[in-house]
Amino acid sequence: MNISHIEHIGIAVDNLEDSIKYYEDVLGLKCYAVEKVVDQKVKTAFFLVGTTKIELLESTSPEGAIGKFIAKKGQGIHHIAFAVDDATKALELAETRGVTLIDKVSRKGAEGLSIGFLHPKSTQGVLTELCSKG
Ligand code: CMX
Repeated sequence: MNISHIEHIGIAVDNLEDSIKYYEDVLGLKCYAVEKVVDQKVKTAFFLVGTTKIELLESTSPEGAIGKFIAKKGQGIHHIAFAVDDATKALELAETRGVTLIDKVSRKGAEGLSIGFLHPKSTQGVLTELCSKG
């Protein structure tokens, strides 16, 4: 599916403001964007590390994926996202290779990327996102 790099690592956090402080003041990274993704019920903050981003995710609803994850496991690494040429085609390919899809076709995610998720039960326990530009 032509993965070029790790696009981002998604990290579930209790409080975006507190976490941004840690990444900026302790690790010396710079938060370059904060964005609400309404349909995912999250507020996000982004940091660039080389060509890979760190995406901090604060839940805006206990019913959302991050709200449920934090309630069950607490804050921590939530997903890994790979950059591909075409997220919808990559999803289709993953399905033909036996993977259970969360998203049958790609949809709009943070930063205007086309994104789709593979179910962690069929990806060796790691929630996996495929994303492409446009
Ligand atoms: N990583 C690994 N496993 C996970 C997981 C994660 N992030 N989240 C849930 N699971 C596991 C659970 O532990 C559970 O396993 P067990 O049955 O062994 O207990 C199983 O998956 C089902 O979990 P659940 O809590 O019963 O189901 P949910 O209703 O929480 O759904 C999932 C889980 C992955 C299908 C859902 O979170 C989802 O659709 N995620 C995709 C969308 C998303 O994550 N959006 C937030 C980020 C948005 C963004 O990046 O902008």
